[in-house]
Amino acid sequence: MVKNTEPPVLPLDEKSKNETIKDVSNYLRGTIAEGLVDTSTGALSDEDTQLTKFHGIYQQDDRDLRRERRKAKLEKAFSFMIRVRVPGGVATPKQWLEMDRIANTHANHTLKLTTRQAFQFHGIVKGVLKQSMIEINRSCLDTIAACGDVNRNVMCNPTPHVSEAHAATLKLSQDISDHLTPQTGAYHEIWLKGEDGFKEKITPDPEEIEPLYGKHYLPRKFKIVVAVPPSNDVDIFAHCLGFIAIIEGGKVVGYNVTVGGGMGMKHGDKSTYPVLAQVMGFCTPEQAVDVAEKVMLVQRDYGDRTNRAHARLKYTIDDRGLDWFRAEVEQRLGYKLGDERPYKFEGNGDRYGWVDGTDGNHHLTLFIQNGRVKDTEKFKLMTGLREIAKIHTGDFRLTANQNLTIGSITPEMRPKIEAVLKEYGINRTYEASGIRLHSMACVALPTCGLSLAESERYLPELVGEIEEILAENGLRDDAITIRMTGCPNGCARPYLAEIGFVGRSPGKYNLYLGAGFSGDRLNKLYKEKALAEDIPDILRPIIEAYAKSRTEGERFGDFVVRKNYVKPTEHGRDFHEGLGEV
Ligand code: SRM
Ligand code: SF4
Repeated sequence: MVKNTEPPVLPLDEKSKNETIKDVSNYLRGTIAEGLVDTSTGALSDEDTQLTKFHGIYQQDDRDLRRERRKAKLEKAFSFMIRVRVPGGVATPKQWLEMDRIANTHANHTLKLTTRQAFQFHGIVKGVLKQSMIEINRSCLDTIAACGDVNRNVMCNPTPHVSEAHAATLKLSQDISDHLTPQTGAYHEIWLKGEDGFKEKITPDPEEIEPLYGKHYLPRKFKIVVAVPPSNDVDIFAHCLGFIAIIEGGKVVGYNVTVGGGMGMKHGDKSTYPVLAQVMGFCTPEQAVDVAEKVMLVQRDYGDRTNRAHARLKYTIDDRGLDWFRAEVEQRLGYKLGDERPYKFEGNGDRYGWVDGTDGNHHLTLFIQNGRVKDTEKFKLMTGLREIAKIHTGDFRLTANQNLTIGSITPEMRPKIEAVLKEYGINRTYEASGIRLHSMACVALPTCGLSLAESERYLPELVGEIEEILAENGLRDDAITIRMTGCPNGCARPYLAEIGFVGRSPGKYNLYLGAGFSGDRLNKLYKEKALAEDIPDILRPIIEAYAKSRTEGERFGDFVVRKNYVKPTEHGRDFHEGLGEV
């Protein structure tokens, strides 16, 4: 364990390239404004593409078109992805209509509901980037800190009004989000200056500072979630910092504080691995925002700024130990955290269908395959949801599993909404098989620049093949978590799926098995570089054995561990250990 507790102060040349980019950026301005008006290219400069992330924007290119553009000696088909922050995942019907309109006016006619309760637009070209940002902000949503080395969208269990506790936890997630939002005036200056209604928000002071972040911001991205047991739908153990609501008599009496989770790793590099967060202690509701701030500040000061692959909080804690981390946080708090309180999670999936709220309203959770809202010839999901937004008087809640809750539907409105759902066939979505309802894929191709294989465009087909095997074995409605990503970064949290696929190269996937159904145990590699066409046959005998010899109520992930298809992963450091024996 590292003994020195002084924050390391490194000369800039020992730091990673991104640290220099931040250093000279003048609080995230760089030359973004100049790049936007340069019509000679559809791209921004390399440095600016790192800075736009802090503004919620990623430069991408259409990877399906790369070859033909290269042949035609054209530059890549550049466009931008914009991620819209939605703290706690709650948006109004008016905001939904605006997101829908922007998607159909400036983007690729789809909306992506992400694994972190945000909206994403894809395919926005440089010429309409600024206008898109103005329109997003006009809808009273924003994109600052949706990406970048800062605290990102704060997630929360999306179930509305089923108890007082749910309202309290949503408020906490929004309070933390507000408190940790960067203060730089660069965002308004670049995107909104001069636009009606935004003038008053511009910080004119050139001496502005970031009170929490400083000019170098954080070493790496930082993620916070709030969970309401027994649901672990936010996958709390996958995140840097989490708050588990402890509820007594229907009220939140405090939170267990979890720290040090993260998913990302690299193939073939054992120094990188997913880690599950650990409970560090307990805080009262009044202390929670302060705790969030201090945890983030310890990571700001001690996170590794020399190596971005080792810069997440999970490694800071793994290197120095939880006791050291807790002491450092408590010193900054000026008080001690309490002892962990008992809690129990039952699953990390969503609760589908209708739920009655305590306020007399109804809430409906719909399955949105891989979070992609779009119209196809046969299924007009986007149009149907738009029609609902036009009449709905409650809210829309994005879930951390890429699904959607239509919240607070009044008893009078329910038949009208049911009629629209029926007209567009959307009511059928949550009647899908147990495995499909627990499936999740990251975006991957064609927009993600890091993808090694298909994910969102392939998982639905693979699930169809596995569904057939499950049905043959009488398991059609059994909930089994299955997740896929196009690379090992872990955007759909595949290491917390009972069946996880991670892209190696086109058509090849690592197959991981054995995570806990409630998101409390990582899975383990079962088959390396499996060919896509072989996957059903690899899974068939395991599914057959599960149908025949599972114990009462035994989950698929627990079964494959008990039967030694894979060894359990006790800690992320064991994640890369050899294959289990059957
Ligand atoms: Fe992610 C990078 C998409 C959730 C870990 N992620 C990316 C980028 C931006 C690729 C890039 O850097 O160029 C992807 C854009 C694809 C596209 O075309 O839209 C991308 N990540 C996503 C989303 C949209 C996946 C989805 O299908 O929903 C999710 C957006 C969440 C949001 O609204 O903020 C998304 N990413 C996650 C998660 C899941 C989570 O946080 O619960 C993780 C794993 C948890 C974690 O952070 O450890 C995750 N994304 C990464 C990483 C690896 C980080 C690491 O520590 O190693 C990268 C690559 C990086 O940061 O260098 C990455
Ligand atoms: Fe892209 Fe990899 Fe994230 Fe999938 S997991 S969206 S392929 S970075």
